[in-house]
Amino acid sequence: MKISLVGLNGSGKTSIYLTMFAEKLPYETKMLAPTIMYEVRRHPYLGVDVSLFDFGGQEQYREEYLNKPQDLMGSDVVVFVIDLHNPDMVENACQYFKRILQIFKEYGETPKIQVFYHKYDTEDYQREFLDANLQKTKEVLEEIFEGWNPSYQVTSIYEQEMLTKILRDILMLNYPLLKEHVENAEKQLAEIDARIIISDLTGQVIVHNVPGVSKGLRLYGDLRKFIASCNALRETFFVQDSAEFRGKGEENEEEIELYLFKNILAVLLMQRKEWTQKTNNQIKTLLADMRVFADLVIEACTKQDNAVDILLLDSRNVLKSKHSQ
Ligand SMILES: Nc1nc2c(ncn2[C@@H]2O[C@H](COP(=O)(O)OP(=O)(O)O)[C@@H](O)[C@H]2O)c(=O)[nH]1
Ligand SMILES: [Mg+2]
Repeated sequence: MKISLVGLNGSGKTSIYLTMFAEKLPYETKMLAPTIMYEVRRHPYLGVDVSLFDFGGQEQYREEYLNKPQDLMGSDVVVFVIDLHNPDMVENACQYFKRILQIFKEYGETPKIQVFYHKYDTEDYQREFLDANLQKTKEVLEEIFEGWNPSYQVTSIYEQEMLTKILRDILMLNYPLLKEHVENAEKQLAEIDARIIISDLTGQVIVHNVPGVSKGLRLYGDLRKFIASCNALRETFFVQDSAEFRGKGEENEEEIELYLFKNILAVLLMQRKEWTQKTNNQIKTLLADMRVFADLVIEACTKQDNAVDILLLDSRNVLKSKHSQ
C-alpha cells in the first residue's frame, strides 16, 4: 500500500509521520529541517507492507517531482495537508494541489483522497483566527476536490489520539470489511470494564482503552518487546499460529493475559481484580471476534499479495530513480 503525503513546505507532513509512526512527541517536531525531495518509509501494518512517501514541499523539489510524476503514481491514498496557521499560503497550496490532481487525471489514476485541515490547535497560534481560517480554507478547497470524492479531516499533531485514529482508518482504507470489525471492537472496548490493547504483532496499535500506552500508532517499547518475546515463544516453542500467555504478581491481584491470533494479532488484557461474569462474557465475545478478525486480515492480505508485489517493484523503481539523480 502506497500512501503519499503532499503539501507546501512547513504544512506539517513530516511531523505527522514522525508522531504517528516514529514515536516522536509533538513538541519534538518544532525544530525539524525541511524534507529534501522526498523520503520513503516502510512500515508493516496488520501484515501489509505500507510505504509512506513524504513529498518535500519546497518549491524547487515540487517542480522536480511534478515534472517527473511517476514518483507520485501508484499511490493508493494521497493525503493533502494544508496549514491552518498560514492562511496567506492557501492560494499557493491550491495551485499545487490542482497540479497534482491534474497529473493523476492525465495518468488515469484515481487514488483515494484525504484532505487534512492541519494545525487546528492554538500551539503558537491565536484561537481567534483559527475558525475563520478553517472556514475560508474549506470554501476554497472543496471546489478543487470536487469530483474526487475526498474525505476531509480537521487535524493536529497536538491531538494525538484523534490523529492516530484517522491514520489507522487510512491504513485500512483498502479493507472496508476490516474497518467494520475495528469499529465494532472499539465499541466493545468502551463498554468492557477491563484495560485492553489490540495491536498487530509488530506493536502497531489498532484499538485500545488504556490512556498513554502508545505514541501515535506505536505501542510503548516495553509492551512491544513483551509481545515480540511471546510471539517468538509462540513460534519456536509452541509451533502454533495462535497462543495464550498469562502472568500474575505473587502478592497482588494484577493479572495480564496476552492472546496471539494467527501470527498477526495481539490482544492484551490487564486487570486488577477478578472479572465479573458480565465482563468475562464480554471478553469471551471480544476474543472470539478478534479470532475472526485475524482470519479476515489473513484473507485480505492474501488477496492483496499480487497488488503488493507490483507496488514493491514500483517503489524500488522510484528509489532507483531517486538515487540516480
Ligand atoms: N501548531 C502545530 N504545529 C505543527 C503541527 N504539525 C506540524 N507543526 C509544526 O510545523 C512546522 C513544520 O512541520 P514539518 O513537519 O517540518 O512540515 P513539512 O515541511 O510539511 O514536512 C514544525 O515546526 C512543526 O512543529 C500541528 O498540528 N500544529
Ligand atoms: Mg517535511
